[in-house]
Amino acid sequence: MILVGQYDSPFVRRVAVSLRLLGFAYQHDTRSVFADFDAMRKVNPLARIPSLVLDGGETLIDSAAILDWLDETVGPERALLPRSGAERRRALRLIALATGAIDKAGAAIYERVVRPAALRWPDWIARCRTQATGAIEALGRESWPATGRLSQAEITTACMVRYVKMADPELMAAERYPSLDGLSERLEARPEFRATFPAEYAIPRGD
Ligand SMILES: N[C@@H](CCC(=O)N[C@@H](CS)C(=O)NCC(=O)O)C(=O)O
Repeated sequence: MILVGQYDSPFVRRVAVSLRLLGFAYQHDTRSVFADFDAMRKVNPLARIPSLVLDGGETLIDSAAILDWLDETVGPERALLPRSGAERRRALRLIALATGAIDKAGAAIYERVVRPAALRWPDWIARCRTQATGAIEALGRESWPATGRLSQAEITTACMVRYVKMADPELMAAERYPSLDGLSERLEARPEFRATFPAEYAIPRGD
């Protein structure tokens, strides 16, 4: 199978980490959603990443749908999302906060960096960053125990932490969120995270 998208996208990265953790081999298509826009539209009409092209040729789009397929394929015992009840609801809430923080931090950075300087809207940037901060604070109040089986809430939150630190470091100033720093350090030391570590955030600049 082929995973389409670069690891500086936390949505791509959470899929890559999950694939590796669950023992799936994949090829990596590292074309850019910006530089290779037309080619990307052929993979996904939205021209967004990640996509996962399965061995039979079927293409899955959107990280949540890809992770759902992965969990279904490995079965309930190995699935990364808890099966039911309060544990599942909690995991889904944490994942919504983490992916929401990525969406809002990402929207602010697109507005602040990609959009030409003359067209930027400071109030919108501030609003998006306030929303991202709200979600990060809520995640920072959660406990992230070092024991137990790794779940999708932890994977996605650790991918969010790396992304925000890379894209908008002011949102996660040092030592402000010790429990999230602890989770991030622990997970970034794992082989699946090391193999997918994004060293830099590559987006076009509209200066
Ligand atoms: N809900 C989607 C979000 C994916 C997403 O936002 N991808 C970004 C990269 S982090 C992207 O493709 N951005 C380019 C664009 O939207 O034009 C998912 O979970 O896969």
